[in-house]
Amino acid sequence: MKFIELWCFLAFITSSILNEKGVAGAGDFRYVTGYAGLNYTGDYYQFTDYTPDLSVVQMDNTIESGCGIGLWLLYDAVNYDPLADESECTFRSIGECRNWDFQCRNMISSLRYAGSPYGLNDNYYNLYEGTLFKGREFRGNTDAADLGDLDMAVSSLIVTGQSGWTFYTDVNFTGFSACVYADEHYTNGDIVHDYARVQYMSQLGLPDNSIRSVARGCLSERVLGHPGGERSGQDASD
Ligand SMILES: *[C@@H]1O[C@H](CO)[C@@H](O)[C@H](O)[C@H]1NC(C)=O
Ligand SMILES: *[C@@H]1O[C@H](CO)[C@@H](O)[C@H](O)[C@H]1NC(C)=O
Ligand SMILES: [Ca+2]
Ligand SMILES: [Ca+2]
Repeated sequence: MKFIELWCFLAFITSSILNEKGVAGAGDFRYVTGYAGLNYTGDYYQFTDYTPDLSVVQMDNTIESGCGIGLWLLYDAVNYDPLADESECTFRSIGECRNWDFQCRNMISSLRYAGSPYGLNDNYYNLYEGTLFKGREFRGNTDAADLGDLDMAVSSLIVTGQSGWTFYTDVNFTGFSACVYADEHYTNGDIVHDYARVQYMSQLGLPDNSIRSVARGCLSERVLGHPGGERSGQDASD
């Protein structure tokens, strides 16, 4: 029964991609399919959303390879490794399949994507409680005069899309600040993906746990990356 449901789901996904062929955005459907074996073999599951506990879909500590689109963050513990350590596992792809890094095989227990829940390359920011994108999160696509539960707790962040974002050390867009543009740029056919990954606040020149507000645009003299960076193609066979 499980496999019948899965096949129906995959057939639905496939047909909805085919039906929308040629419609802008159809090709950038975000997903990651995780496989229990190397080389995309064995049991598999297609993830399209945040998944805080992979045991729910019988894929805990099991995945060894994957295919997909998007920037997916992979964690050893459930609930996105709230007790951060120094390891980082990510799956970055715009249509390729790959064996997962050796140290990330047979251990992933939760996963989520970075970026907008809507378009793959929409302007967006994700702020994380832990270094290396772990733990609780504050995310959005508009100015935030305060960060709610993540006030003075941010230790890493990701920005997606072409807009710069300015991060401030005080509420209401005051204090010290730094602006971030995407500095990683990928294309594959019509699919475009721009983002920056700030694993530690020291990369921004701001103290850990200091960010208190966020504004769209580059409104600081301290700038990481620059607008309109060159995009490199990504070979689908790599
Ligand atoms: C995966 O594919 C590579 C290249 O085709 C092959 O050398 C390797 O033996 C395969 N590994 C497994 C576990 O199937
Ligand atoms: C932020 O600015 C708004 C509007 O000017 C003001 O009402 C609010 O009290 C300010 N918040 C803080 C924490 O200063
Ligand atoms: Ca695990
Ligand atoms: Ca923190």
